[in-house]
Amino acid sequence: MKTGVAIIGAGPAGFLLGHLLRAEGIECVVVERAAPEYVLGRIRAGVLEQTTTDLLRRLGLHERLDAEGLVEAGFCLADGERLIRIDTQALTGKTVTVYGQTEVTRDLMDAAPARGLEVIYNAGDVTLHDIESDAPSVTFTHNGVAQRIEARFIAGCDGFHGPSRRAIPARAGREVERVYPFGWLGILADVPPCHDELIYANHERGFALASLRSKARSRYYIDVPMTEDVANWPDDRLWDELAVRLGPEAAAGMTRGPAIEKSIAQLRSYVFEPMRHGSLFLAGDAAHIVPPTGAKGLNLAASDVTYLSDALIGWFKRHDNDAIAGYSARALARVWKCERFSWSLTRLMHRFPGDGPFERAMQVAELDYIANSVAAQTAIAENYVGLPL
Ligand code: RFL
Ligand code: PHB
Repeated sequence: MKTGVAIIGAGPAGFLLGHLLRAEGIECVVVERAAPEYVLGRIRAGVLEQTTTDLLRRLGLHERLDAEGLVEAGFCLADGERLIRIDTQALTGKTVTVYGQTEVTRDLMDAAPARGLEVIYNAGDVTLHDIESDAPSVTFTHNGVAQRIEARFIAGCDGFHGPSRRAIPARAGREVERVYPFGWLGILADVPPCHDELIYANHERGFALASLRSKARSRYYIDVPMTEDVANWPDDRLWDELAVRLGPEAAAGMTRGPAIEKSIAQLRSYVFEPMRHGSLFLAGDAAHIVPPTGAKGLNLAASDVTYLSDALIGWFKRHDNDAIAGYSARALARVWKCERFSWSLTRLMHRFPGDGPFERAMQVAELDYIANSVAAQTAIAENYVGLPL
């Protein structure tokens, strides 16, 4: 099979890129290791920046988003005693939208056939070839049959563990990484949320986040050591811990219910740069990871592919080599700012092992500064709603 762009991975990055290219009539094929049900079953992000909802709107994929998404005018930081509200709408004129990654993926998946976006699921042994040439290819097995896609470019949208980044020789790039000494234990439950806006709490017992998927579905997290086992956290224990860490106001509004999903995710900051090698471009988690504290992961995948589609459209339509040459630097400028924001919010809201009285005093002072400074609140708000593209 021959195509213009072979896209590896049908997560948000791969699907969005595929739709953006198809909207301009550019030939592309998405190759995905998992089955569609598995792709849809992943419970991940919940908060979309305006840059991401604008992109879905541009693609005409906003019908369910408008009907079911919850527009959030602000969010709260809890410091153990009080709720500090960051009024993103008043401070920046922008909002974020609660609309689960599962829903975004479903909308992208459902729209694919009518828009001529071919997705090959259940692809085994996906391997990249000749990425330093102008004629790269991707091989895989499908229903036991060996397949090859010859393309002009490959887009590596295959997440943190996919083969694309690994196909780049170590000498051709650099990795920058910080692994945090804790993970987030998340619970999803069909109960009304405790508060209509998100609450990020820094309590002496540790971090907690109250989030939501809808008016009837809640998502909560606490931080735990990575050695922790989910089996040690029966629902009652987790609800008790959330009530303490989130504080009395949130606890009073909290409805408990059985977990429909419960898992622990490691927190990590990671960047591979540059995000291009020869005919291979990386986008989304394939190139970078942020800790979830700023809700940036999915949104960064969306901004990467906005830049990448611009670059590829420029090349296919106008043979514009500068556009593809500039992709990595353009994407990384935004990636690093989101890495900074996610890291700094993680640092502010978690008790790190080894922190002493000084580190704690710095957190207290910073939270107090944020509570009393419009400038500090504005800086947080403009990062939270999404830096301009
Ligand atoms: P994905 O979603 O990992 O998709 C990659 C796709 O590639 C496929 N793949 C392969 N395909 C072919 N061959 C192979 N060998 C392959 N290996 C892998 C995979 O099956 C998959 O379908 O990456 P993408 O598209 O870059 O999207 C990134 C986002 O999924 C991620 O950044 C977010 O989920 C991060 N994230 C959050 N982001 C936000 O913007 N807001 C949030 O509120 C938010 N909350 C979260 C999060 C991530 C979390 N976890 C579990 C990591 C909360 C959590 C708990
Ligand atoms: C979520 O709802 O899963 C969520 C929300 C905000 C974050 C991270 C995760 O910062």
